[in-house]
Amino acid sequence: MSQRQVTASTCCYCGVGCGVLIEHDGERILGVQGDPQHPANLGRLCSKGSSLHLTGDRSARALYPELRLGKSLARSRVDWDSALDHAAGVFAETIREHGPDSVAFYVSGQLLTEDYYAFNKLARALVGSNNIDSNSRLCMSSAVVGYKRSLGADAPPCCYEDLEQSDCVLIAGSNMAYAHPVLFRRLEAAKAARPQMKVIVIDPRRTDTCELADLHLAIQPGTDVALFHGILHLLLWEGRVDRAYIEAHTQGFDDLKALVRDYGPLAVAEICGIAVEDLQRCAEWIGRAPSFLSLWCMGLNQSTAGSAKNSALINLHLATGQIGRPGAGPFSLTGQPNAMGGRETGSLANLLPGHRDAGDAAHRAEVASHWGVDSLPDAPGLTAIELFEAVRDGRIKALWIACTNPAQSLPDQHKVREALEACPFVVVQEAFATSETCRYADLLLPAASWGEKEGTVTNSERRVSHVRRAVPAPGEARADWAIACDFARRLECQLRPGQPSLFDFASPEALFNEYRPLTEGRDLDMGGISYALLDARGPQQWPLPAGFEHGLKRLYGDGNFATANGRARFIAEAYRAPRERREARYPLILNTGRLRDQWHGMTRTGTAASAFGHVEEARLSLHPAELRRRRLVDGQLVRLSSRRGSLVLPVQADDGLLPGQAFLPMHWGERFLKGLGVNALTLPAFDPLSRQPELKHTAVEVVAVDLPWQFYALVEGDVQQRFEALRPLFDSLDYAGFCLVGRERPALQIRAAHSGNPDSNWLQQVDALLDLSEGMVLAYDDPRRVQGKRVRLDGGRISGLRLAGSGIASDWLKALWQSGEADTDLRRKLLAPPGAQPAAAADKTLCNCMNVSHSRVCAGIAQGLDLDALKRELGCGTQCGSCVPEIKRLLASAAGSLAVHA
Ligand SMILES: Nc1nc2c(c(=O)[nH]1)N[C@H]1C(S)=C(S)[C@@H](COP(=O)(O)OP(=O)(O)OC[C@H]3O[C@@H](n4cnc5c(=O)[nH]c(N)nc54)[C@H](O)[C@@H]3O)O[C@H]1N2
Ligand SMILES: Nc1nc2c(c(=O)[nH]1)N[C@H]1C(S)=C(S)[C@@H](COP(=O)(O)OP(=O)(O)OC[C@H]3O[C@@H](n4cnc5c(=O)[nH]c(N)nc54)[C@H](O)[C@@H]3O)O[C@H]1N2
Ligand code: SF4
Ligand SMILES: [Mo]
Repeated sequence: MSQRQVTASTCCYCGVGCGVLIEHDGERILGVQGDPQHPANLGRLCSKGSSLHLTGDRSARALYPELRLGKSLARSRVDWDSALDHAAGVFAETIREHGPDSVAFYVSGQLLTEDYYAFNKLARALVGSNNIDSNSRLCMSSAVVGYKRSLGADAPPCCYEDLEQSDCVLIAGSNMAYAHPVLFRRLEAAKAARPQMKVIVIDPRRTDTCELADLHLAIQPGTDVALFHGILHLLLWEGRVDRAYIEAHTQGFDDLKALVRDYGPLAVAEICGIAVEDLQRCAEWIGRAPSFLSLWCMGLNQSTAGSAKNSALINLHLATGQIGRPGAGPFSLTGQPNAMGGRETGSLANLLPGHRDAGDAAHRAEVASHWGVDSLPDAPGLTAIELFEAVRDGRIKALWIACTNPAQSLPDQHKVREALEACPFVVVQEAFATSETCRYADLLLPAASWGEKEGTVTNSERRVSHVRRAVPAPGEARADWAIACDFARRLECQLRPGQPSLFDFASPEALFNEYRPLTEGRDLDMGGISYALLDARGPQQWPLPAGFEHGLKRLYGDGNFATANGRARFIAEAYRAPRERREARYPLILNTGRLRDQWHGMTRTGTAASAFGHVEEARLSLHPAELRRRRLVDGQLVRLSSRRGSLVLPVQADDGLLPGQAFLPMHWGERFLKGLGVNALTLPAFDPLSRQPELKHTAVEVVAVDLPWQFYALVEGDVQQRFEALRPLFDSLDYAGFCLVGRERPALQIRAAHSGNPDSNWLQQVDALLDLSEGMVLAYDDPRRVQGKRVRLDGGRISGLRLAGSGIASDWLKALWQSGEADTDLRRKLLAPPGAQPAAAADKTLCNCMNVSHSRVCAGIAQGLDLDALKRELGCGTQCGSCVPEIKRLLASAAGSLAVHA
């Protein structure tokens, strides 16, 4: 056995950018700890980071290149040389025949900076097209526009310490408790130390983040611009703006003042659906605070008014002079681990490396000369939504997708699927063979993933970390930068024969070193950052010009902005309602967002049963009044429809939502839920400037469906393989949901329902794949075999089970499986009619680290335990702390019901 080693690296999930210590033996990853030396997390990790080593099942990985030579054929394994030669051939031929803009690259904020740089150079310098865009278009592009037009450069001016130092923190459209948990822990600690710190949350939903809020404004979705203008109106009225600051450091205030005159408190309270007093209190806290910080995320960005929302919020900081000081400033939280790196390397269609613009001739000339090419293309590139539209109508004939899963994450999936199907040549560079997009790959290229590759990433506070490799990639998977450069060299042979290579990079460090000068002298100057420095002195913030010791903690402290005249700009844009309104046919607004323990399309988190402990299946949340109005009960199956598509899934009551609203987590794609996933419903409308789509506001309707034939199965062992084998069989049913359950003995769980009985062959096939056809199996089947129960016993313990028919009861059997104990009476109980079977309440894991269930926490609360006592007695909330807001919520609601009874 090789020795246990530790490699310092970073977490591959969110933009907090926590440092992790990877424990491994040189071959396999064995454990993960928070890195106490990393300034982002100082040793902390959230529930996702701390369970990284449990994810990434090898049997779900892409291991070898696979090529398909005709759309109707299956892919077969090829070697890397043939794979990349073939790709270079197709790309070269397409470019020769149809021009450089007939090909495109769709990349990702989860690539490392070096990967990003390689792809960007490949598209612009070698292919000669600006058709390179990233999933950051769905994520950060409104923030990019917000910063650039208000402050002059795409640079978040704050740092994480500001969370600890602020007197008033406004959290808008961000569920930090789930999406940026380690920053939320820092904020919780700060508020515990200084309870006078005010926290305001602006979110149509009452999320776990609201547990920290002194004030929660549950605004009508999409009305943020009206709210921010309303706050400014009150600040002006109360004389709480900083006239000296406005005079000295800004421009455009008069126009904005004229605009917000129309945003009086009554009108704004009406538009936003909030109490005037709450609006006034919010403005007062902001206006009086010695320091005011705002944090925001997708609730602002993913909107047809995303740019306006960003600028309206930044206006508040400029008007109060609350920027460039400790505890103050507009701080956009970045989603993906390297959302920032993508912006820095210019990997959105409209950007160029070093915070330059593709539309600026001087910028193009600078980059072209650095790259040693004559010129860069001037035709604008296509942004994500437009890019897939161009694929669908045949303008783009070869598409390279890397590190993103558009067949799950882009809106209007029916159109996206048509595009992927129609495209003559689709390359998918992926770590997991299970992503929805892989199915459309004509060429599948296996990529190294977390723990297996090296490079750099930049987190939300502009801090660059060295990502280090701990173990080799499985199979023949290769690092993304290496794949991009290897392909580029082959394409060069065709497009620029005989010329010296532009892609002669032997390591990610070589890419970084070539990229760095493109940042020098610009707002993001990284002249002083090198791999050696990061290794010697740890992660560093930019700007850090050559010759300096440290980067800048905060920007614009001197009131000098990155605009031509040094003044920040007020942006005066009126409130516009979201694209789709409620109407008779679609009377509900569907909001989508994150779960605590899942990551996007779940290719990685979906391999760990523990990640499903908190939320097991796709459920649509509705306000209890909406359920009553439709005569629906918790758990009932419904059809959720929008103008573009529909899904069948269970509903659940959630009084954290407003009436008229629905919420569905963004994670559920085609794999875990029958249908095309949440984005079958969403619309492709986008913001006019940022081109970011409106993913949080879709008009929908919900109606009950009658699916009398029901199915439940649970099977231990080989879960990935079984899942892949079983999943296609369920496409013929009206509803099917899949997840992993169990911690010590992971199992695949399937729930399904159908309008009629499936044919008996179907059930036979399923039983065979569930290992329930022979051996130690208790079987009770009706003669046609579409009703019945089967249970497999292993050493007296249940190891697999399947129920089918009408009115099945599964919870008690699942509980029995979970207990791992034999039941001498099992045979009799199985035969009993459903009503007579023992009841068992469905439970969930609240604390993932310590495996503490919801029911145990509730029982503790009923005994009178407070948070500290619960932590002491049950251990919950003592490790990563991700469950603490929810425990607090349960404590508060128990206290509330006591008060009512008292
Ligand atoms: N657990 C987990 N964490 C993640 C991720 C993940 O997949 N899982 N993904 C990462 C990524 S890439 C991103 S971008 C971030 C996203 O992080 P967040 O943006 O914090 O997460 P979301 O849940 O998408 O949306 C945040 C909130 O916006 C609210 N919202 C909806 N409409 C409006 C509106 O009109 N106005 C306002 N003010 N609020 C609104 C929603 O109710 C929701 O609570 O999370 C990152 N972190
Ligand atoms: N309805 C709705 N839709 C949304 C959102 C929403 O809030 N609501 N949010 C949007 C946002 S903010 C985002 S960021 C997107 C995210 O959407 P996606 O980018 O589609 O999300 P992921 O599932 O993280 O996709 C990353 C893919 O890269 C693969 N991968 C992992 N590591 C590596 C690696 O090192 N190399 C390579 N080549 N591949 C790797 C993973 O297996 C995965 O399939 O979703 C967007 N879509
Ligand atoms: S907060 Fe959690 S998911 Fe985000 S980087 Fe840190 S450990 Fe990873
Ligand atoms: Mo994102």
